[in-house]
Amino acid sequence: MKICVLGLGYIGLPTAAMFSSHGHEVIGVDVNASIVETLNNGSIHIEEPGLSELIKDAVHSQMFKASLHPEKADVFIIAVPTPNNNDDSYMSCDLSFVLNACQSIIPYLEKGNIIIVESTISPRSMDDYVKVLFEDNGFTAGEDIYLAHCPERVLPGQILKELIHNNRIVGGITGKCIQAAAEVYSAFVQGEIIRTEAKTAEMSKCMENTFRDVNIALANELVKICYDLDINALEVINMANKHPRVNIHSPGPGVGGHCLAVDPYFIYAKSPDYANIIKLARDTNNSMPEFVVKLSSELLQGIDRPKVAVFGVTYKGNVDDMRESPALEIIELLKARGYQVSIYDPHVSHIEFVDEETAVTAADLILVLTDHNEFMELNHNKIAKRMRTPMLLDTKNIVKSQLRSGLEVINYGNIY
Ligand code: SAJ
Repeated sequence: MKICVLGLGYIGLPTAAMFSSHGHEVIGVDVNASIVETLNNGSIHIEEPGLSELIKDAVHSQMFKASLHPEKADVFIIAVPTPNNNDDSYMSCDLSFVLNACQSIIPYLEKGNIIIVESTISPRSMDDYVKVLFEDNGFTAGEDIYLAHCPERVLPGQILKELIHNNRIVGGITGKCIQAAAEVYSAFVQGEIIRTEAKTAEMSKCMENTFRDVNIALANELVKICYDLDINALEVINMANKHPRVNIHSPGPGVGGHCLAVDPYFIYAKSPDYANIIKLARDTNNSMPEFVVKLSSELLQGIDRPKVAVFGVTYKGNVDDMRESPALEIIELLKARGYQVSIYDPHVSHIEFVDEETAVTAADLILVLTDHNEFMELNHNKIAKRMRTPMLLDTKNIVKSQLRSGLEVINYGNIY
Protein backbone atom coordinates (compact mmCIF):
# COMPACT_ATOMS: atom_id res chain seq x y z
CA MET A 1 0.00 0.00 0.00
CA LYS A 2 1.13 3.55 -0.65
CA ILE A 3 -0.21 5.87 2.02
CA CYS A 4 -0.46 9.65 1.98
CA VAL A 5 -0.86 11.18 5.47
CA LEU A 6 -2.05 14.79 5.57
CA GLY A 7 -1.06 16.66 8.73
CA LEU A 8 2.18 15.69 10.47
CA GLY A 9 1.40 16.64 14.07
CA TYR A 10 0.97 14.64 17.26
CA ILE A 11 -1.23 12.06 15.49
CA GLY A 12 -0.31 12.18 11.79
CA LEU A 13 3.42 11.76 12.30
CA PRO A 14 3.30 8.72 14.61
CA THR A 15 0.67 7.16 12.29
CA ALA A 16 2.92 7.76 9.26
CA ALA A 17 5.87 6.27 11.17
CA MET A 18 3.80 3.23 12.11
CA PHE A 19 2.80 2.44 8.51
CA SER A 20 6.31 2.94 7.18
CA SER A 21 7.83 0.74 9.88
CA HIS A 22 5.35 -1.98 8.85
CA GLY A 23 6.58 -2.04 5.25
CA HIS A 24 4.34 0.54 3.58
CA GLU A 25 5.57 3.50 1.52
CA VAL A 26 4.39 6.72 3.16
CA ILE A 27 4.31 10.29 1.95
CA GLY A 28 3.62 12.77 4.73
CA VAL A 29 2.15 16.14 3.79
CA ASP A 30 2.22 19.29 5.88
CA VAL A 31 1.61 22.96 5.05
CA ASN A 32 4.56 23.99 7.25
CA ALA A 33 7.79 24.06 5.21
CA SER A 34 10.08 23.94 8.24
CA ILE A 35 8.38 20.75 9.53
CA VAL A 36 8.80 19.15 6.08
CA GLU A 37 12.48 20.07 6.04
CA THR A 38 13.13 18.86 9.60
CA LEU A 39 11.51 15.49 8.85
CA ASN A 40 13.34 14.98 5.57
CA ASN A 41 16.57 15.51 7.51
CA GLY A 42 15.56 12.59 9.73
CA SER A 43 14.67 14.71 12.81
CA ILE A 44 11.30 15.40 14.45
CA HIS A 45 9.57 18.55 15.75
CA ILE A 46 7.55 17.08 18.66
CA GLU A 47 8.35 15.17 21.88
CA GLU A 48 7.08 11.58 21.85
CA PRO A 49 9.00 8.57 23.18
CA GLY A 50 10.39 6.28 20.43
CA LEU A 51 9.19 8.44 17.51
CA SER A 52 12.51 10.01 16.63
CA GLU A 53 14.17 6.59 16.05
CA LEU A 54 11.27 5.38 13.86
CA ILE A 55 11.34 8.47 11.64
CA LYS A 56 15.12 8.43 11.32
CA ASP A 57 15.01 4.78 10.14
CA ALA A 58 12.06 5.39 7.80
CA VAL A 59 13.72 8.39 6.12
CA HIS A 60 16.98 6.47 5.83
CA SER A 61 15.28 3.43 4.23
CA GLN A 62 13.24 5.76 1.95
CA MET A 63 9.94 4.37 3.28
CA PHE A 64 8.95 7.87 4.45
CA LYS A 65 9.34 11.28 2.92
CA ALA A 66 7.69 14.58 3.78
CA SER A 67 6.30 17.04 1.24
CA LEU A 68 4.27 20.21 0.98
CA HIS A 69 1.95 18.58 -1.59
CA PRO A 70 0.00 15.30 -1.83
CA GLU A 71 0.76 12.60 -4.41
CA LYS A 72 -1.20 9.71 -5.87
CA ALA A 73 -1.66 6.96 -3.27
CA ASP A 74 -3.89 4.01 -2.39
CA VAL A 75 -4.91 5.45 0.97
CA PHE A 76 -5.24 9.06 2.15
CA ILE A 77 -5.28 9.64 5.91
CA ILE A 78 -6.33 13.07 7.19
CA ALA A 79 -4.98 14.05 10.61
CA VAL A 80 -5.22 17.84 10.65
CA PRO A 81 -6.41 20.05 13.53
CA THR A 82 -10.10 20.62 14.26
CA PRO A 83 -10.20 23.64 16.59
CA ASN A 84 -13.30 25.27 18.03
CA ASN A 85 -14.99 27.96 15.98
CA ASN A 86 -15.23 31.34 17.64
CA ASP A 87 -19.05 31.36 17.65
CA ASP A 88 -20.04 32.68 21.09
CA SER A 89 -20.26 29.98 23.72
CA TYR A 90 -21.09 27.23 21.20
CA MET A 91 -17.46 26.68 20.21
CA SER A 92 -18.54 24.41 17.35
CA CYS A 93 -16.14 22.25 15.32
CA ASP A 94 -14.08 24.14 12.73
CA LEU A 95 -13.91 21.71 9.81
CA SER A 96 -12.00 24.04 7.49
CA PHE A 97 -8.63 22.24 7.80
CA VAL A 98 -10.28 18.86 7.19
CA LEU A 99 -12.24 20.12 4.18
CA ASN A 100 -9.15 21.89 2.75
CA ALA A 101 -7.16 18.66 3.09
CA CYS A 102 -9.96 16.74 1.32
CA GLN A 103 -10.03 19.33 -1.45
CA SER A 104 -6.24 19.15 -1.84
CA ILE A 105 -6.32 15.42 -2.71
CA ILE A 106 -9.07 15.65 -5.34
CA PRO A 107 -6.59 16.07 -8.28
CA TYR A 108 -4.77 12.88 -7.21
CA LEU A 109 -7.80 10.68 -6.46
CA GLU A 110 -8.38 7.47 -8.43
CA LYS A 111 -11.18 4.92 -8.40
CA GLY A 112 -10.75 2.51 -5.50
CA ASN A 113 -8.85 4.93 -3.25
CA ILE A 114 -9.58 4.91 0.47
CA ILE A 115 -9.94 8.20 2.36
CA ILE A 116 -9.87 8.13 6.15
CA VAL A 117 -10.49 11.11 8.43
CA GLU A 118 -8.71 10.57 11.77
CA SER A 119 -9.16 14.12 13.10
CA THR A 120 -11.80 14.40 15.82
CA ILE A 121 -14.93 15.85 14.22
CA SER A 122 -18.40 16.73 15.43
CA PRO A 123 -21.16 14.14 15.01
CA ARG A 124 -22.56 13.96 11.44
CA SER A 125 -19.57 15.77 9.85
CA MET A 126 -18.75 12.87 7.51
CA ASP A 127 -22.31 12.55 6.22
CA ASP A 128 -23.17 16.25 6.07
CA TYR A 129 -19.86 17.76 4.82
CA VAL A 130 -17.04 15.35 3.87
CA LYS A 131 -19.16 12.96 1.79
CA VAL A 132 -20.85 15.93 0.10
CA LEU A 133 -17.49 17.48 -0.85
CA PHE A 134 -16.39 14.31 -2.66
CA GLU A 135 -19.81 13.87 -4.29
CA ASP A 136 -19.65 17.44 -5.57
CA ASN A 137 -16.38 16.46 -7.27
CA GLY A 138 -17.92 13.40 -8.94
CA PHE A 139 -16.89 10.63 -6.51
CA THR A 140 -19.56 8.42 -4.94
CA ALA A 141 -18.63 6.96 -1.54
CA GLY A 142 -18.87 3.16 -1.46
CA GLU A 143 -18.61 2.96 -5.28
CA ASP A 144 -15.76 5.13 -6.65
CA ILE A 145 -13.99 5.77 -3.37
CA TYR A 146 -14.19 4.42 0.18
CA LEU A 147 -14.76 6.95 2.92
CA ALA A 148 -14.42 6.40 6.68
CA HIS A 149 -13.91 8.14 10.01
CA CYS A 150 -11.42 6.27 12.20
CA PRO A 151 -10.82 8.43 15.25
CA GLU A 152 -7.45 8.22 16.96
CA ARG A 153 -7.63 7.43 20.67
CA VAL A 154 -3.99 7.44 21.69
CA LEU A 155 -2.59 9.14 24.78
CA PRO A 156 0.29 11.59 24.20
CA GLY A 157 3.38 10.14 25.88
CA GLN A 158 2.51 6.56 24.89
CA ILE A 159 1.27 7.02 21.33
CA LEU A 160 3.36 4.36 19.61
CA LYS A 161 2.34 1.64 22.05
CA GLU A 162 -1.34 2.65 22.02
CA LEU A 163 -1.51 2.88 18.19
CA ILE A 164 -0.76 -0.83 18.10
CA HIS A 165 -2.61 -2.11 21.16
CA ASN A 166 -5.73 0.11 21.49
CA ASN A 167 -9.03 -0.97 19.99
CA ARG A 168 -9.71 0.95 16.80
CA ILE A 169 -13.10 2.27 15.71
CA VAL A 170 -13.70 2.14 11.96
CA GLY A 171 -16.79 4.14 10.96
CA GLY A 172 -17.66 3.90 7.28
CA ILE A 173 -20.17 5.70 5.10
CA THR A 174 -21.21 2.31 3.62
CA GLY A 175 -20.45 -1.34 4.38
CA LYS A 176 -17.80 -1.45 1.66
CA CYS A 177 -16.16 1.68 3.12
CA ILE A 178 -16.00 0.00 6.55
CA GLN A 179 -14.42 -3.12 5.05
CA ALA A 180 -11.80 -1.17 3.06
CA ALA A 181 -10.75 1.03 6.01
CA ALA A 182 -10.61 -1.93 8.41
CA GLU A 183 -8.10 -3.65 6.12
CA VAL A 184 -5.85 -0.58 6.20
CA TYR A 185 -5.51 -0.69 10.01
CA SER A 186 -4.97 -4.44 10.10
CA ALA A 187 -1.43 -3.48 8.90
CA PHE A 188 -0.41 -2.82 12.51
CA VAL A 189 -3.39 -2.73 14.93
CA GLN A 190 -3.38 -5.63 17.39
CA GLY A 191 -6.42 -4.41 19.36
CA GLU A 192 -9.98 -5.10 18.21
CA ILE A 193 -11.07 -3.35 15.01
CA ILE A 194 -14.63 -2.22 15.73
CA ARG A 195 -16.80 -1.67 12.67
CA THR A 196 -19.62 0.87 12.69
CA GLU A 197 -21.28 3.78 10.89
CA ALA A 198 -19.32 7.05 10.50
CA LYS A 199 -21.74 9.07 12.66
CA THR A 200 -21.57 6.53 15.50
CA ALA A 201 -17.76 6.65 15.38
CA GLU A 202 -17.81 10.46 15.49
CA MET A 203 -20.12 10.59 18.50
CA SER A 204 -18.28 7.81 20.30
CA LYS A 205 -14.93 9.62 20.03
CA CYS A 206 -16.38 12.93 21.24
CA MET A 207 -18.16 11.15 24.08
CA GLU A 208 -15.00 9.36 25.31
CA ASN A 209 -13.30 12.67 25.99
CA THR A 210 -16.53 14.17 27.31
CA PHE A 211 -16.84 11.35 29.85
CA ARG A 212 -13.39 12.20 31.17
CA ASP A 213 -14.06 15.94 31.18
CA VAL A 214 -17.32 15.50 33.13
CA ASN A 215 -15.66 13.16 35.63
CA ILE A 216 -12.79 15.62 36.21
CA ALA A 217 -15.35 18.43 36.64
CA LEU A 218 -16.99 16.39 39.36
CA ALA A 219 -13.64 16.01 41.13
CA ASN A 220 -12.93 19.74 40.77
CA GLU A 221 -16.37 20.63 42.10
CA LEU A 222 -15.79 18.32 45.06
CA VAL A 223 -12.57 20.23 45.85
CA LYS A 224 -14.50 23.49 46.01
CA ILE A 225 -17.27 21.98 48.14
CA CYS A 226 -14.73 20.46 50.55
CA TYR A 227 -12.91 23.81 50.76
CA ASP A 228 -16.25 25.35 51.75
CA LEU A 229 -17.05 22.64 54.30
CA ASP A 230 -13.55 22.04 55.76
CA ILE A 231 -13.15 18.49 54.48
CA ASN A 232 -10.07 16.80 52.95
CA ALA A 233 -11.13 16.36 49.30
CA LEU A 234 -8.22 14.10 48.35
CA GLU A 235 -9.01 11.72 51.18
CA VAL A 236 -12.66 11.67 50.10
CA ILE A 237 -11.68 10.72 46.53
CA ASN A 238 -9.26 8.09 47.77
CA MET A 239 -11.88 6.56 49.97
CA ALA A 240 -14.77 6.71 47.48
CA ASN A 241 -12.56 5.06 44.86
CA LYS A 242 -12.13 2.03 47.13
CA HIS A 243 -15.71 1.19 46.13
CA PRO A 244 -15.52 -1.33 43.29
CA ARG A 245 -17.76 0.71 40.97
CA VAL A 246 -16.53 4.24 41.71
CA ASN A 247 -13.69 5.95 39.85
CA ILE A 248 -13.56 9.69 40.55
CA HIS A 249 -10.80 11.25 38.46
CA SER A 250 -8.13 13.57 39.83
CA PRO A 251 -8.82 17.25 40.45
CA GLY A 252 -6.34 19.80 39.14
CA PRO A 253 -5.84 23.40 38.01
CA GLY A 254 -8.27 22.93 35.10
CA VAL A 255 -8.42 20.78 31.99
CA GLY A 256 -6.18 21.43 29.01
CA GLY A 257 -4.91 19.86 25.83
CA HIS A 258 -6.45 19.68 22.43
CA CYS A 259 -9.01 16.99 23.25
CA LEU A 260 -10.86 17.17 26.56
CA ALA A 261 -11.03 20.97 26.52
CA VAL A 262 -12.29 20.99 22.92
CA ASP A 263 -14.37 17.94 21.96
CA PRO A 264 -17.24 18.29 24.46
CA TYR A 265 -18.15 21.57 22.73
CA PHE A 266 -18.52 19.66 19.43
CA ILE A 267 -21.45 17.79 20.97
CA TYR A 268 -22.83 20.83 22.78
CA ALA A 269 -22.82 22.96 19.60
CA LYS A 270 -24.76 20.29 17.70
CA SER A 271 -27.43 19.82 20.37
CA PRO A 272 -27.30 22.72 22.87
CA ASP A 273 -30.81 22.16 24.19
CA TYR A 274 -29.95 18.70 25.44
CA ALA A 275 -26.22 18.84 26.27
CA ASN A 276 -26.64 20.43 29.72
CA ILE A 277 -24.24 18.41 31.90
CA ILE A 278 -21.62 18.54 29.16
CA LYS A 279 -21.67 22.35 29.09
CA LEU A 280 -21.73 22.69 32.87
CA ALA A 281 -18.69 20.41 33.15
CA ARG A 282 -16.81 22.62 30.67
CA ASP A 283 -17.74 25.73 32.68
CA THR A 284 -16.68 24.08 35.95
CA ASN A 285 -13.29 23.02 34.60
CA ASN A 286 -12.84 26.47 33.05
CA SER A 287 -13.43 28.03 36.46
CA MET A 288 -10.46 26.26 38.09
CA PRO A 289 -7.75 28.80 37.15
CA GLU A 290 -9.73 31.50 39.05
CA PHE A 291 -10.03 29.14 42.03
CA VAL A 292 -6.27 28.39 42.03
CA VAL A 293 -5.48 32.10 41.96
CA LYS A 294 -7.95 32.73 44.79
CA LEU A 295 -6.22 30.05 46.92
CA SER A 296 -2.81 31.51 46.06
CA SER A 297 -3.88 35.01 47.04
CA GLU A 298 -5.16 33.74 50.39
CA LEU A 299 -1.77 32.14 51.05
CA LEU A 300 0.04 35.32 50.01
CA GLN A 301 -2.08 37.68 52.11
CA GLY A 302 0.00 40.29 53.97
CA ILE A 303 3.15 39.70 51.88
CA ASP A 304 4.58 42.77 50.18
CA ARG A 305 4.90 42.46 46.36
CA PRO A 306 4.58 38.66 46.33
CA LYS A 307 6.56 36.54 43.89
CA VAL A 308 5.02 33.30 42.60
CA ALA A 309 7.17 30.61 40.97
CA VAL A 310 5.01 28.65 38.53
CA PHE A 311 6.22 25.06 38.10
CA GLY A 312 4.91 23.48 34.89
CA VAL A 313 3.02 25.11 32.03
CA THR A 314 2.23 22.16 29.77
CA TYR A 315 -1.34 20.82 29.76
CA LYS A 316 -0.22 17.65 31.51
CA GLY A 317 2.90 15.97 32.86
CA ASN A 318 5.94 14.84 30.89
CA VAL A 319 4.87 16.35 27.55
CA ASP A 320 6.00 19.59 25.85
CA ASP A 321 2.50 20.61 24.68
CA MET A 322 1.05 23.86 26.07
CA ARG A 323 -2.18 23.87 24.00
CA GLU A 324 -5.20 24.99 26.07
CA SER A 325 -3.11 24.62 29.22
CA PRO A 326 -4.86 26.10 32.29
CA ALA A 327 -1.41 27.25 33.47
CA LEU A 328 -1.38 29.95 30.79
CA GLU A 329 -4.57 31.53 32.15
CA ILE A 330 -3.34 31.20 35.74
CA ILE A 331 -0.14 33.07 34.86
CA GLU A 332 -2.17 35.89 33.30
CA LEU A 333 -4.48 36.10 36.34
CA LEU A 334 -1.50 36.18 38.74
CA LYS A 335 0.12 38.98 36.75
CA ALA A 336 -3.19 40.88 36.66
CA ARG A 337 -3.14 40.85 40.48
CA GLY A 338 0.24 42.57 40.37
CA TYR A 339 2.28 39.52 41.48
CA GLN A 340 5.78 38.91 40.16
CA VAL A 341 5.75 35.61 38.29
CA SER A 342 8.69 33.37 37.39
CA ILE A 343 8.13 30.28 35.25
CA TYR A 344 10.02 26.98 35.27
CA ASP A 345 9.19 24.03 33.00
CA PRO A 346 11.85 21.37 32.38
CA HIS A 347 9.96 20.17 29.27
CA VAL A 348 9.64 23.49 27.45
CA SER A 349 12.34 25.84 26.25
CA HIS A 350 10.96 29.36 26.08
CA ILE A 351 12.69 32.71 26.18
CA GLU A 352 10.68 33.87 29.22
CA PHE A 353 11.14 30.69 31.28
CA VAL A 354 13.96 30.30 33.81
CA ASP A 355 15.69 27.42 35.59
CA GLU A 356 14.54 26.02 38.92
CA GLU A 357 17.03 27.97 41.03
CA THR A 358 16.24 31.33 39.45
CA ALA A 359 12.50 30.67 39.62
CA VAL A 360 12.44 30.02 43.37
CA THR A 361 14.90 32.70 44.44
CA ALA A 362 13.10 35.17 46.76
CA ALA A 363 9.74 33.60 45.84
CA ASP A 364 6.85 33.45 48.30
CA LEU A 365 4.95 30.57 46.72
CA ILE A 366 5.76 27.73 44.33
CA LEU A 367 2.66 26.87 42.33
CA VAL A 368 2.78 23.34 40.87
CA LEU A 369 0.43 23.20 37.87
CA THR A 370 1.71 20.15 35.98
CA ASP A 371 2.59 16.63 37.09
CA HIS A 372 6.07 16.38 35.55
CA ASN A 373 8.19 13.63 37.14
CA GLU A 374 10.88 16.22 37.97
CA PHE A 375 8.54 17.87 40.51
CA MET A 376 8.33 14.68 42.57
CA GLU A 377 12.08 14.75 43.14
CA LEU A 378 12.59 18.34 44.27
CA ASN A 379 15.10 19.05 47.06
CA HIS A 380 12.83 20.92 49.47
CA ASN A 381 15.58 21.88 51.86
CA LYS A 382 17.62 23.59 49.14
CA ILE A 383 14.54 25.27 47.67
CA ALA A 384 13.26 26.56 51.06
CA LYS A 385 16.59 28.30 51.71
CA ARG A 386 16.32 30.29 48.49
CA MET A 387 12.70 31.40 48.97
CA ARG A 388 11.49 34.44 50.87
CA THR A 389 8.39 32.59 52.13
CA PRO A 390 8.84 28.80 51.77
CA MET A 391 5.35 27.70 50.62
CA LEU A 392 4.31 25.35 47.81
CA LEU A 393 0.76 24.89 46.50
CA ASP A 394 0.47 21.60 44.62
CA THR A 395 -2.65 21.46 42.42
CA LYS A 396 -1.77 17.99 41.08
CA ASN A 397 -1.15 16.18 44.37
CA ILE A 398 2.31 14.90 43.40
CA VAL A 399 4.63 16.67 45.86
CA LYS A 400 5.15 14.88 49.17
CA SER A 401 6.18 16.88 52.25
CA GLN A 402 9.80 16.33 53.26
CA LEU A 403 10.40 16.24 57.01
CA ARG A 404 12.17 19.25 58.54
CA SER A 405 12.81 20.77 55.08
CA GLY A 406 11.19 24.07 55.99
CA LEU A 407 9.01 24.04 52.85
CA GLU A 408 5.31 24.00 53.66
CA VAL A 409 3.43 21.84 51.13
CA ILE A 410 -0.25 22.66 50.60
CA ASN A 411 -2.55 20.70 48.29
CA TYR A 412 -6.28 20.19 47.67
CA GLY A 413 -6.32 17.93 50.74
CA ASN A 414 -5.44 20.69 53.22
CA ILE A 415 -6.57 24.01 51.77
CA TYR A 416 -9.38 24.54 54.25
N1 SAJ B 1 -6.74 15.66 33.89
C1 SAJ B 1 -7.21 15.95 35.16
N2 SAJ B 1 -7.59 14.92 35.96
C2 SAJ B 1 -7.51 13.62 35.56
C3 SAJ B 1 -7.03 13.32 34.27
C4 SAJ B 1 -6.65 14.37 33.44
O1 SAJ B 1 -7.31 17.11 35.57
O2 SAJ B 1 -7.86 12.73 36.36
C5 SAJ B 1 -6.38 16.77 32.97
C6 SAJ B 1 -4.94 16.72 32.49
O3 SAJ B 1 -4.07 17.34 33.40
C7 SAJ B 1 -5.05 17.48 31.18
C8 SAJ B 1 -6.43 17.08 30.66
O4 SAJ B 1 -7.14 16.60 31.78
O5 SAJ B 1 -5.05 18.87 31.40
C9 SAJ B 1 -6.40 16.02 29.57
O6 SAJ B 1 -5.46 15.01 29.85
P1 SAJ B 1 -5.70 13.45 29.57
O7 SAJ B 1 -4.46 12.74 29.94
O8 SAJ B 1 -6.93 13.01 30.22
O9 SAJ B 1 -6.02 13.35 28.03
P2 SAJ B 1 -5.34 13.85 26.65
O10 SAJ B 1 -6.04 15.11 26.25
O11 SAJ B 1 -3.87 13.86 26.69
O12 SAJ B 1 -5.81 12.63 25.71
C10 SAJ B 1 -7.20 12.31 25.60
C11 SAJ B 1 -7.36 10.80 25.77
N3 SAJ B 1 -8.77 10.48 25.91
C12 SAJ B 1 -9.22 9.71 26.93
O13 SAJ B 1 -8.51 9.26 27.78
C13 SAJ B 1 -10.70 9.44 26.93
C14 SAJ B 1 -6.76 10.09 24.57
O14 SAJ B 1 -7.03 8.69 24.63
C15 SAJ B 1 -7.34 10.66 23.26
O15 SAJ B 1 -6.74 10.05 22.14
C16 SAJ B 1 -7.02 12.13 23.23
O16 SAJ B 1 -7.65 12.74 24.35
C17 SAJ B 1 -7.55 12.72 21.93
O17 SAJ B 1 -6.76 12.92 20.99
O18 SAJ B 1 -8.76 12.92 21.80
